[in-house]
Amino acid sequence: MRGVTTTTTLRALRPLAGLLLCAACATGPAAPEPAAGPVLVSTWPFGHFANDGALAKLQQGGSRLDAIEAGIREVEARSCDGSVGLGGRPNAAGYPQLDACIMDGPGQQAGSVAGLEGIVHPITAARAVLEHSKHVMLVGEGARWFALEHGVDSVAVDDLPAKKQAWTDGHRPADIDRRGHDTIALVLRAADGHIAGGCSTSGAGGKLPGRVGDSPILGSGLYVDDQVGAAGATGIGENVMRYCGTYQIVEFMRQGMTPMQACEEVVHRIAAVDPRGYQLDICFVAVDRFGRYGAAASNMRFPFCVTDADGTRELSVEAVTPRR
Ligand code: SD4
Repeated sequence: MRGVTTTTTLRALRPLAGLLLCAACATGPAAPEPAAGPVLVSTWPFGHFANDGALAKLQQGGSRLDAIEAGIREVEARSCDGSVGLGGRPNAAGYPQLDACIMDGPGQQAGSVAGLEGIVHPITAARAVLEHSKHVMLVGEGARWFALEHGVDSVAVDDLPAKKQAWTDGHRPADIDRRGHDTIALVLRAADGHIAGGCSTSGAGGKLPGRVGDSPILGSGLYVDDQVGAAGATGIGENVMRYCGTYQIVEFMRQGMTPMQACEEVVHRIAAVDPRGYQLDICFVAVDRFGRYGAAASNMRFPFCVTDADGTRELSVEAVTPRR
C-alpha cells in the first residue's frame, strides 16, 4: 500500500466548509484549483486495494477504464469483506449472483451486468458490455453467456440448478442480511480532468434469487458525468435505487455543492421522505472534476479510501447529523 494510512474524521471540517461556502456566495464562486494528478476515491477500507491497483495501471500508461477495471479486479479477486466477487455472500438459495457496472465520462459510456453467475470478474464483464455490445446492461444467463464469449474468467455453474430446486422445494423465505454486505465503488478524476468509475458487489446476502441491487444501476450505485464528477454508493441498495442516489449527488455538485455537501444532502433528502428516516444503512463517496472528494453515511461511521498526490489513506465520516 502506498503512502501513509490514517483515519481522520472529516466531520470536524464541515463548519469550515460552510463558512467557505458563504464567503464564496458573497464574492461569487471561484473555481477551485484542480488537483495536479489523479484522484481516486473508493468505499470501505478494502478500497485501498482498488485505489492502488488503479493508480498502478494509470502509472503504466493505462486508460481510465483500464484503471477502474484493474482496481476493482483487485477487490473481486480477494472477495474483500466476503461481499464482492464469487467469494461474496450467497443469495437465499445459497449461491452468489454478482452485479457490476463501469462508466467513462467522455461520451457517457457505460456497461453493466446483473445477476451474473459463475463469473470471476464482473467488472470485466461490464466493460465488455460497454466496449463490445450496442447495449448498456445485460442480466442473468445472457450476461454470463456474453462474458464467456468475451473470455472473462469463469467457474462452472452445474451445481446451481440443484441449489435452485432445493430452495424452491424448501420454500425458504428470503431474508436480506442487513449487516452482511458491502460494495467496492471506485471513482476517478484523472490527471487530465476526465472522470470514470465502477462498482462491483455480490449484493445483499440472503437476497431473493434474481434480486438486482443499486450497484449495476446507473444513477443509483454509480454515476459519472464528465462535466461534473462521479459518485458511488454502498449499503442497502433498495434505499439508494428508489432515489437515484448517485445521480442526485452529481446533480447537486453541478449546482455548486462540494462532493462532501452533495453526499450529505442526498442522505438528508432521502431521510426526509423515507419511512425509515435515517435508518437507511447507506453510504456514498464522490469526486468532482477539480479532484475534490467527499463521503457521507446515513447512520454509521463510514471508512473510505482516497488516493491523490499525498498517497493512499483511509479516511472516515461519522453518520450525518439528522435534521429535525
Ligand atoms: C446492494 N448496495 O446490492 C449493494 C450492497 C452493498 O454495502 O453495498 N452493501 O444492495
